[in-house]
Amino acid sequence: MKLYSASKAPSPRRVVMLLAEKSLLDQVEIVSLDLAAGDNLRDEFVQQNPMAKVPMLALSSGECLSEAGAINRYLDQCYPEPNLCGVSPLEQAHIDMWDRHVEIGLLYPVGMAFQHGSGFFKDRMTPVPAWGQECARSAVAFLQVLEQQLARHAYVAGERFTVADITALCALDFAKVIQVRIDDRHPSIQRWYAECQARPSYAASWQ
Ligand SMILES: N[C@@H](CCC(=O)N[C@@H](CS)C(=O)NCC(=O)O)C(=O)O
Repeated sequence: MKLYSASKAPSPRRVVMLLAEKSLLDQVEIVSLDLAAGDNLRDEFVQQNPMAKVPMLALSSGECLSEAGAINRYLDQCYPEPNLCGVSPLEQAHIDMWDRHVEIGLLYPVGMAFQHGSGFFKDRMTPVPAWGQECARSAVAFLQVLEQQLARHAYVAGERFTVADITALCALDFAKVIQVRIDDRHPSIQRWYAECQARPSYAASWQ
Protein backbone atom coordinates (compact mmCIF):
# COMPACT_ATOMS: atom_id res chain seq x y z
CA MET A 1 0.00 0.00 0.00
CA LYS A 2 1.05 3.58 -0.66
CA LEU A 3 -0.25 6.51 1.35
CA TYR A 4 -0.09 9.89 -0.36
CA SER A 5 0.38 12.40 2.41
CA ALA A 6 1.84 15.85 3.08
CA SER A 7 4.00 17.05 5.92
CA LYS A 8 2.00 18.66 8.79
CA ALA A 9 -1.34 18.31 6.93
CA PRO A 10 -4.05 17.23 9.42
CA SER A 11 -6.15 14.98 7.16
CA PRO A 12 -3.41 12.52 6.11
CA ARG A 13 -2.11 12.64 9.69
CA ARG A 14 -5.41 11.01 10.77
CA VAL A 15 -4.48 7.99 8.64
CA VAL A 16 -0.83 7.92 9.73
CA MET A 17 -1.92 7.92 13.39
CA LEU A 18 -4.37 5.06 12.81
CA LEU A 19 -1.62 3.08 11.04
CA ALA A 20 0.68 3.73 14.02
CA GLU A 21 -1.99 2.55 16.48
CA LYS A 22 -2.19 -0.69 14.49
CA SER A 23 1.63 -1.03 14.16
CA LEU A 24 1.25 -0.95 10.37
CA LEU A 25 3.54 1.94 9.48
CA ASP A 26 6.26 -0.40 8.19
CA GLN A 27 3.78 -1.99 5.74
CA VAL A 28 2.91 1.28 4.02
CA GLU A 29 5.06 3.43 1.76
CA ILE A 30 4.38 7.07 2.61
CA VAL A 31 4.67 9.39 -0.39
CA SER A 32 4.90 12.98 0.77
CA LEU A 33 3.48 15.53 -1.69
CA ASP A 34 4.39 19.21 -1.71
CA LEU A 35 0.92 20.82 -1.61
CA ALA A 36 2.24 24.38 -1.93
CA ALA A 37 4.00 23.37 -5.15
CA GLY A 38 0.74 21.79 -6.41
CA ASP A 39 1.93 18.16 -6.54
CA ASN A 40 -1.67 17.15 -5.76
CA LEU A 41 -2.96 19.07 -8.78
CA ARG A 42 -0.89 17.17 -11.32
CA ASP A 43 -2.75 15.04 -13.86
CA GLU A 44 -1.41 11.68 -12.71
CA PHE A 45 -2.62 12.33 -9.13
CA VAL A 46 -6.00 13.82 -10.12
CA GLN A 47 -6.71 10.82 -12.36
CA GLN A 48 -6.54 8.65 -9.24
CA ASN A 49 -8.28 11.12 -6.93
CA PRO A 50 -10.54 13.61 -8.69
CA MET A 51 -10.81 15.67 -5.48
CA ALA A 52 -7.03 16.37 -5.72
CA LYS A 53 -6.49 16.11 -1.95
CA VAL A 54 -4.45 14.07 0.46
CA PRO A 55 -4.72 11.55 1.99
CA MET A 56 -5.07 9.01 -0.78
CA LEU A 57 -4.41 5.32 -0.19
CA ALA A 58 -3.30 3.36 -3.26
CA LEU A 59 -3.90 -0.38 -2.83
CA SER A 60 -1.81 -3.08 -4.50
CA SER A 61 -4.91 -3.92 -6.62
CA GLY A 62 -4.60 -0.46 -8.22
CA GLU A 63 -7.72 0.80 -6.42
CA CYS A 64 -7.38 4.23 -4.79
CA LEU A 65 -9.24 5.49 -1.73
CA SER A 66 -9.54 9.08 -0.56
CA GLU A 67 -11.23 10.78 2.45
CA ALA A 68 -9.46 10.15 5.74
CA GLY A 69 -12.61 8.80 7.42
CA ALA A 70 -13.28 6.29 4.64
CA ILE A 71 -9.63 5.16 4.54
CA ASN A 72 -9.58 4.70 8.31
CA ARG A 73 -12.78 2.66 8.30
CA TYR A 74 -11.37 0.47 5.51
CA LEU A 75 -8.09 -0.10 7.38
CA ASP A 76 -9.94 -0.82 10.62
CA GLN A 77 -11.93 -3.57 8.90
CA CYS A 78 -8.86 -5.05 7.19
CA TYR A 79 -6.66 -4.89 10.29
CA PRO A 80 -9.09 -5.27 13.18
CA GLU A 81 -6.66 -5.01 16.13
CA PRO A 82 -6.95 -2.78 18.03
CA ASN A 83 -10.47 -1.85 17.01
CA LEU A 84 -10.81 1.89 16.47
CA CYS A 85 -14.12 2.25 14.60
CA GLY A 86 -16.47 0.23 16.81
CA VAL A 87 -17.70 -3.35 16.96
CA SER A 88 -21.48 -3.42 17.34
CA PRO A 89 -23.64 -1.46 14.86
CA LEU A 90 -24.55 0.97 17.63
CA GLU A 91 -20.96 1.50 18.72
CA GLN A 92 -19.88 1.99 15.10
CA ALA A 93 -22.61 4.60 14.59
CA HIS A 94 -21.70 6.37 17.83
CA ILE A 95 -18.01 6.58 16.95
CA ASP A 96 -18.81 7.67 13.38
CA MET A 97 -21.18 10.31 14.75
CA TRP A 98 -18.45 11.84 16.94
CA ASP A 99 -15.86 11.53 14.20
CA ARG A 100 -18.20 13.54 11.95
CA HIS A 101 -19.02 16.05 14.72
CA VAL A 102 -15.30 16.74 15.13
CA GLU A 103 -14.66 16.79 11.38
CA ILE A 104 -17.51 19.24 10.68
CA GLY A 105 -17.36 21.24 13.92
CA LEU A 106 -13.59 21.61 14.25
CA LEU A 107 -11.35 20.25 11.49
CA TYR A 108 -13.25 21.74 8.55
CA PRO A 109 -13.64 25.25 10.05
CA VAL A 110 -9.99 25.28 11.14
CA GLY A 111 -8.97 24.36 7.59
CA MET A 112 -11.20 27.09 6.14
CA ALA A 113 -9.89 29.66 8.65
CA PHE A 114 -6.34 28.74 7.63
CA GLN A 115 -6.97 28.79 3.86
CA HIS A 116 -9.08 31.95 3.81
CA GLY A 117 -6.94 33.76 6.40
CA SER A 118 -3.49 32.91 5.04
CA GLY A 119 -4.09 32.72 1.30
CA PHE A 120 -1.90 29.57 1.35
CA PHE A 121 -3.81 28.12 -1.63
CA LYS A 122 -4.55 31.41 -3.38
CA ASP A 123 -3.20 29.92 -6.61
CA ARG A 124 -6.24 27.58 -6.66
CA MET A 125 -9.03 29.33 -4.69
CA THR A 126 -10.16 32.85 -3.83
CA PRO A 127 -9.55 33.59 -0.15
CA VAL A 128 -12.44 35.34 1.62
CA PRO A 129 -10.94 36.62 4.91
CA ALA A 130 -14.36 37.32 6.50
CA TRP A 131 -15.35 33.67 5.91
CA GLY A 132 -12.05 32.59 7.48
CA GLN A 133 -12.83 34.67 10.58
CA GLU A 134 -16.33 33.23 10.84
CA CYS A 135 -14.91 29.71 10.59
CA ALA A 136 -12.36 30.48 13.32
CA ARG A 137 -15.22 31.65 15.56
CA SER A 138 -17.21 28.47 14.97
CA ALA A 139 -14.13 26.32 15.68
CA VAL A 140 -13.69 28.12 19.04
CA ALA A 141 -17.39 27.58 19.81
CA PHE A 142 -17.04 23.85 19.10
CA LEU A 143 -14.38 23.59 21.83
CA GLN A 144 -17.19 24.03 24.38
CA VAL A 145 -19.03 21.04 22.89
CA LEU A 146 -15.85 18.99 23.10
CA GLU A 147 -15.17 20.19 26.66
CA GLN A 148 -18.63 19.06 27.78
CA GLN A 149 -18.25 15.69 26.09
CA LEU A 150 -14.83 15.08 27.66
CA ALA A 151 -16.11 16.18 31.09
CA ARG A 152 -18.57 13.28 30.87
CA HIS A 153 -16.43 10.68 29.09
CA ALA A 154 -12.79 9.58 29.08
CA TYR A 155 -12.54 9.86 25.29
CA VAL A 156 -14.34 11.71 22.50
CA ALA A 157 -16.72 8.86 21.58
CA GLY A 158 -16.96 7.23 25.00
CA GLU A 159 -14.72 5.28 27.32
CA ARG A 160 -12.01 4.11 24.94
CA PHE A 161 -9.63 5.58 22.35
CA THR A 162 -11.10 5.60 18.81
CA VAL A 163 -10.81 7.30 15.42
CA ALA A 164 -12.82 10.21 16.85
CA ASP A 165 -9.90 10.95 19.21
CA ILE A 166 -7.48 10.80 16.29
CA THR A 167 -9.55 13.32 14.33
CA ALA A 168 -9.86 15.63 17.34
CA LEU A 169 -6.11 15.49 18.08
CA CYS A 170 -5.18 16.28 14.47
CA ALA A 171 -7.73 19.11 14.33
CA LEU A 172 -6.59 20.64 17.64
CA ASP A 173 -2.93 20.52 16.69
CA PHE A 174 -3.68 22.15 13.34
CA ALA A 175 -5.82 24.80 15.08
CA LYS A 176 -2.59 26.28 16.47
CA VAL A 177 -1.84 27.67 12.97
CA ILE A 178 -4.91 29.91 13.33
CA GLN A 179 -3.99 30.78 16.94
CA VAL A 180 -6.80 28.67 18.42
CA ARG A 181 -5.52 26.80 21.47
CA ILE A 182 -7.04 25.01 24.43
CA ASP A 183 -6.59 26.86 27.74
CA ASP A 184 -7.94 27.08 31.32
CA ARG A 185 -11.51 27.10 29.98
CA HIS A 186 -10.97 23.54 28.76
CA PRO A 187 -9.73 21.44 31.72
CA SER A 188 -11.29 18.22 30.41
CA ILE A 189 -9.82 18.66 26.93
CA GLN A 190 -6.44 19.34 28.57
CA ARG A 191 -6.69 16.11 30.61
CA TRP A 192 -7.66 14.08 27.52
CA TYR A 193 -5.02 15.77 25.33
CA ALA A 194 -2.21 14.94 27.78
CA GLU A 195 -3.30 11.28 27.83
CA CYS A 196 -3.51 11.02 24.04
CA GLN A 197 -0.22 12.84 23.54
CA ALA A 198 1.50 10.17 25.63
CA ARG A 199 0.49 7.41 23.19
CA PRO A 200 3.35 6.22 20.92
CA SER A 201 1.11 6.82 17.87
CA TYR A 202 1.06 10.55 18.63
CA ALA A 203 4.82 11.01 18.11
CA ALA A 204 4.81 8.54 15.20
CA SER A 205 2.07 10.48 13.39
CA TRP A 206 4.30 13.51 12.68
CA GLN A 207 5.61 12.37 9.33
N1 LIG B 1 -12.30 15.69 3.61
C1 LIG B 1 -10.96 15.37 3.15
C2 LIG B 1 -10.11 16.62 3.27
C3 LIG B 1 -8.79 16.47 2.53
C4 LIG B 1 -8.02 17.78 2.49
O1 LIG B 1 -8.59 18.87 2.50
N2 LIG B 1 -6.68 17.64 2.41
C5 LIG B 1 -5.84 18.81 2.33
C6 LIG B 1 -4.63 18.60 3.26
S1 LIG B 1 -5.15 18.47 4.97
C7 LIG B 1 -5.32 18.95 0.91
O2 LIG B 1 -4.99 17.97 0.28
N3 LIG B 1 -5.23 20.19 0.40
C8 LIG B 1 -4.67 20.47 -0.89
C9 LIG B 1 -5.46 21.43 -1.71
O3 LIG B 1 -6.52 21.89 -1.23
O4 LIG B 1 -5.00 21.73 -2.81
C10 LIG B 1 -10.40 14.22 3.98
O5 LIG B 1 -10.87 13.98 5.11
O6 LIG B 1 -9.53 13.49 3.50
